[in-house]
Amino acid sequence: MNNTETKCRRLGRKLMSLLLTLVMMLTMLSAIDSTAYAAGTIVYVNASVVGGKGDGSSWANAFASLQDAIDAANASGGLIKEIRVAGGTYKPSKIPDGAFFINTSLQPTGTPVTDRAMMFIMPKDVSVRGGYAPNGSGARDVTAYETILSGNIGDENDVSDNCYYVVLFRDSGELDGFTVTGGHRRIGTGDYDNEFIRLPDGLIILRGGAGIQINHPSTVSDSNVIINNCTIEKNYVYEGDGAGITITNSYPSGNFQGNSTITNCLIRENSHDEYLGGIGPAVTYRK
Ligand SMILES: [Ca+2]
Repeated sequence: MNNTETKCRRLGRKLMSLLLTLVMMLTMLSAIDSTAYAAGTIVYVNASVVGGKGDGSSWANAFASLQDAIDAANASGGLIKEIRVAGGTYKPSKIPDGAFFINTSLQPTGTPVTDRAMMFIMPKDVSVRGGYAPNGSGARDVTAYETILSGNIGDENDVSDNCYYVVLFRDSGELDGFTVTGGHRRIGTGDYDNEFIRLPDGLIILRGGAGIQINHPSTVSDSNVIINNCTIEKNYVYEGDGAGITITNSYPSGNFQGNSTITNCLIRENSHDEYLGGIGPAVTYRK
């Protein structure tokens, strides 16, 4: 092999290396660009949207899925501050990553959860607001454009196959202008058999709050959850606390360190069996 051939091969390798670097940079820039939002961005959701980009950037380009908007908010690093949702019905569609059923020994792991564990986990420091016209026209009206978060998956006429929980707050956030219904919290046989859901970071979701469970983090002293202009109805808990709303802390490890403000809400027709504690089927505040 002469010197000219060696130089050519070295040059070829350098060019290939440069090309690979360029491709990697372009890939990274593309990934960054896809999640780049301005601070304070509002994204839009409409279950009946037709056409558009489906990226939530406007009513015309609305997400069809509320979960997609929640995912975008979580990925935005706090830049998305508000999710506006048009009238319609939205059902949980995502199982919490890495969640397990566990029994009352509070074991660290257990049986992977099933579809009934799908729930809307509210994004941190984001205002989620319903009651908008599907095309964004006219004034917001939570009655005319009723926006329903429903746990009624599976058979529409059978509540026993519904989601266990509809909405979970685990940090600061706001829910405004929704009807929350159809949570049905009876897991397994319901008699202490794999009856809790544990998330990978250790949070254990309690028995109550099939409609809304506010589970304040134990390590943050200024966690604030705001619920305005909502109707919480027809949720059910077996052996537990308030079926409509349960407010608790980061069980089992934490101290109660959060504020919950519930204003102008109607909480009705929630029920539970085999009552163990709390103050009734509507709302439980557990310290
Ligand atoms: Ca059902």
